[in-house]
Amino acid sequence: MKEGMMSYCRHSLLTGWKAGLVMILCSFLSVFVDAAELASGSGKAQVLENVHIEEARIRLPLPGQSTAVVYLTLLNLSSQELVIKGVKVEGAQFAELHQHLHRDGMMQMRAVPQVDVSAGGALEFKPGGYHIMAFRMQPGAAEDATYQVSLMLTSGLTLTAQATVIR
Ligand SMILES: [Cu+2]
Repeated sequence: MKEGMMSYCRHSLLTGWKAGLVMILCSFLSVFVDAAELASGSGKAQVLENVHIEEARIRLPLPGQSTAVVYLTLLNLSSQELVIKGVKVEGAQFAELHQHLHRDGMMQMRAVPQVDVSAGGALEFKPGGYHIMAFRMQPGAAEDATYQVSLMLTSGLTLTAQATVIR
């Protein structure tokens, strides 16, 4: 659809104010089409067609605590590397990407600024590995609720999934 419009724009042989008007109209249409394509999940978002989040799950805070942890599997079957640069968890004041490390026989965890998922690769956020920490969760959440998890990519796009509650 967009291509059709662009060729229409290219093929217009109008001159003077009419050409100017067509150009303005075309750029307006182009922006409109971009927005429509994003909204309908095609166009730019097509890059993410082969990206899937599976088994998104959240362990809610223990009584008296406010930190939750989220696990999920990200399948990147696209031809481009994905770089996750941030994360949001519904009901949490803020969330971080974390990694568990074994150091001097100790299990440590630390926040990491970004996580890369290679083209054609998969990354499991799981106990003892990468995970998502959600801080200051709103109390009183229902056990049967789901929580939206958003992964922000360096490309500007966001992946979302519904995490189910685990014990
Ligand atoms: Cu952690």
